[in-house]
Amino acid sequence: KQAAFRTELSSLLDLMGTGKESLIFMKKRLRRLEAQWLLAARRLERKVLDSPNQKKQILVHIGFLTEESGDVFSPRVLKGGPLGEMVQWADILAALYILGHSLKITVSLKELQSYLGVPPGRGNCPLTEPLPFDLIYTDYHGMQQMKQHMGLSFRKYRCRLRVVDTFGTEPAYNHEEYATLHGYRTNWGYWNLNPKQFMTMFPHTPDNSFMGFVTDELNHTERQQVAQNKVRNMAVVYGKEAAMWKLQGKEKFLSVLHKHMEVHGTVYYETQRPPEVPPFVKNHGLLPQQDLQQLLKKAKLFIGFGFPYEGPAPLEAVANGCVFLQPRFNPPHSSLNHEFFRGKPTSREVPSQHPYMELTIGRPYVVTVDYNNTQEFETAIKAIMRSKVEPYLPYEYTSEGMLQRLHAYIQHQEYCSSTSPFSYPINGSQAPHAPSLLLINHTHLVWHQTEPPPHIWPPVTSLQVWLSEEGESCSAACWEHNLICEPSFFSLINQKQVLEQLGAPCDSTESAMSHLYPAVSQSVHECYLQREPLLFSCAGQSNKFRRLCPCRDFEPGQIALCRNCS
Ligand code: U2F
Repeated sequence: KQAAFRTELSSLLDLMGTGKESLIFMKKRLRRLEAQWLLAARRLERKVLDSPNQKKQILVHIGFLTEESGDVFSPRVLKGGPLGEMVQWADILAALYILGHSLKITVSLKELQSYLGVPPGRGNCPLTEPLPFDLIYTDYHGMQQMKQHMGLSFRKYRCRLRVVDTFGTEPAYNHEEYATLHGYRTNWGYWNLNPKQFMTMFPHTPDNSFMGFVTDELNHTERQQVAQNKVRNMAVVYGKEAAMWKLQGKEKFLSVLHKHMEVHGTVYYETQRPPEVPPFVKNHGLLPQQDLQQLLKKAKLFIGFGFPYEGPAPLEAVANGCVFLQPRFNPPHSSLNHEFFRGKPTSREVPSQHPYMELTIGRPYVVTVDYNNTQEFETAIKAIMRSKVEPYLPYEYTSEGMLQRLHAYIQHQEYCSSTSPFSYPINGSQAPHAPSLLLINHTHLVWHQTEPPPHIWPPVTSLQVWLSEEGESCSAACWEHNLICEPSFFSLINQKQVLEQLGAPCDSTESAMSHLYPAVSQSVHECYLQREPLLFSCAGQSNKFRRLCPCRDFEPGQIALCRNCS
């Protein structure tokens, strides 16, 4: 059945429960952004008129908000606790609803059981009826609960899961046996899902799907108002919890900041100013989202102190015409050296407070400096005060962008069918028939158009194959060519012949399980193919190997989609 885009959001609010502060926050956000969502839906509708929009039965189970997983977030909504996840869930609900799918929403284990069809009082047993949902959006907590309550049915249906996972899960951590054998075991990973089933808040690793969220969009009049009302010397500090102001050495750079600018904060407090916040800071207390947007419209600078990592607020600041100033991390922070990332299923190195802001948006909107270098810091402040910067928002964080992306995922991502290339039984690690690729310039391969392309998504016509440098990941190698690594294509290129066409010296070839394969060890002339499709990884890197990398093009401003393929 075709899904029709919806023309209102209010019935969605009725589908959500009540009571919890987190739900109240999400509903407020949905009401505030309703007009923006509806406008975006009309625009996208025109663009995708001819493409199929199959109506899906969808369950949304927000595990971290259930009492059974402790629900530590809801009581902190009004106290400066994390809101990023709630922003994202509200937006996911809006997008799924607007796209016209049939939704059930739960934040309780009891409701989850009744929707799944687990009879009351029965624990870990297979479901007696077929699962009534095509797709289930949940998180790590929710997935754990489903595993506990669905018995063997969990394995059968896990291909229908979509796991919202803020910082992402890399393939090496996802594969249970491999993670256990090679020290990639964490509190979270080892679920043996297709890594694309994990959906992140920012496009961290292309091994996962980028879900994202949305940011307030300014209309023409609002942009003019912003241009008129900017206060050149007004700075807002990023950090709604007093603990975020504890950064070592902050006195020094705060006094430099204060020398040039009026400093504002939105730090939660109960009765007294938190001691961490210096007296010269004008603290507004934690603001409702809407009021924060107003403050950002006036401010020239939004400044990060290093925590929180990778939240929505800097994007909102830049969308409202601020410059975001943030600290560079040298060495980069990661799960190996930093408490916050420890135990998270990723080896990603974070070179600044917000790598997406630094690397995808960059100057003049985002300035990243060493805060220990007072001179560099002061120079940056002065330059920002002089700069003229317009509000800026990448398309992928607009409502239309999010709808477009999710629409494409829902219609095309398929992890249950046995014919999807991902589930090739790769004994000997070959796709069923050798794909035809064409060598271009002795550097990379593209798809040969004369053969009918295999039916996979994204379309294989967007594929380009490159060899990385030694020590380089496929994510980085593709990025260097202005492309993005596309793990769905690994199974097509996992062949000795492809390595050789690119000039890899394969005196011997071996097939094994490693998140670094396919690859070549240039010095010893050995080639390696991947034996376990779950371990295909854009993120993997090692000084020993040049990796064989499937890359693809992307829509400007929409990394998740290749050109002409949504
Ligand atoms: C991130 O979580 P946070 O909630 O700390 O992320 P922020 O960037 O601070 O912003 C979340 C929202 O809070 C709103 C603001 C953002 O949309 O509009 N807000 C507000 O309503 N009033 C205020 O006074 C200040 C902000 C991240 F999202 C999580 O995934 C991480 O777990 C966390 C830790 O790294 O950081």
